Amino acid sequence: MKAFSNPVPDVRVSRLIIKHYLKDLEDAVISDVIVVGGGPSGLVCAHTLAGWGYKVTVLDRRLAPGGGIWGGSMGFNKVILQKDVAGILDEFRVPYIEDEGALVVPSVALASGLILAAASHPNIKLFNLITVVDLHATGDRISGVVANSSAIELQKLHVDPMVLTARAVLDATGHEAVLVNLYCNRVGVSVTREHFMNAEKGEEDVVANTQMLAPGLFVAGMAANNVGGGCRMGPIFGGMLLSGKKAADLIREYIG
Ligand code: 48F
Repeated sequence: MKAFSNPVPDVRVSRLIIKHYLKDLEDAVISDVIVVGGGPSGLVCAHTLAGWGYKVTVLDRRLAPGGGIWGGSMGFNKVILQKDVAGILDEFRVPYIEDEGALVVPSVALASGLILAAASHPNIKLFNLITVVDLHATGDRISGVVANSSAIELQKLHVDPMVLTARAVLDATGHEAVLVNLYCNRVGVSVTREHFMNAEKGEEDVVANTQMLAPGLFVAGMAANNVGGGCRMGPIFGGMLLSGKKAADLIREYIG
């Protein structure tokens, strides 16, 4: 007796993957919003916008999105959040326990919970292994990104990238603030200046610094702190989640 009554031949496996991947990629050529970086701030922003009906594309250069969540602190796989964000954890069905007035969450549960919610949302197309290398502009408005395969970028192969367009673009690339720096290099200003670590202050800073940097270009998470001179912070993540929520509000206000 065979285990499978409906075996899938190899050629069909290949054909189905190509068909469905290319359909998603074709859909992503025109989005309402492109979120660059699938860390905590980017995933929360994307999921919130998708819940309001916007068509969102999330791009992450790594094999596994989730950014800096996975490893907790020094590889100890727990992260800490403030009680204020319990509602957001509930929204993503991420489990937590309360101890000493704070929330303690398995880092793998937080990363995978945020990723699963985004990756399975019908209004979100989430692509890993894609690196954003430049911005697309129409007049003085940022109108998309220039992206390439991470494998091509890692090998430094001379292969042209591809343009994906949107009404708004979010830089959620973490400490590197990749899109912000690309923008600043093009217009000849310098705005990135992350400050020394102080997580308690940084958690406030990251929400305050979440902003629209230029028409159509938004910044959230550690990238926002990098812009605003906010403090570096550690394995406490409430600020990242609230920054994602604030970015979603600002983007909705901008694109209507
Ligand atoms: O760094 P990251 O987790 O961003 P975040 O949302 O959260 C910061 C915290 O994890 C942590 C912290 C906690 O208090 O301080 O640092 O600000 O995730 C950034 C994601 O962006 C991707 C990268 O792979 C990561 O998953 N990324 C970075 N550059 C690019 C990119 C790029 N050029 N193209 C596509 N993805």
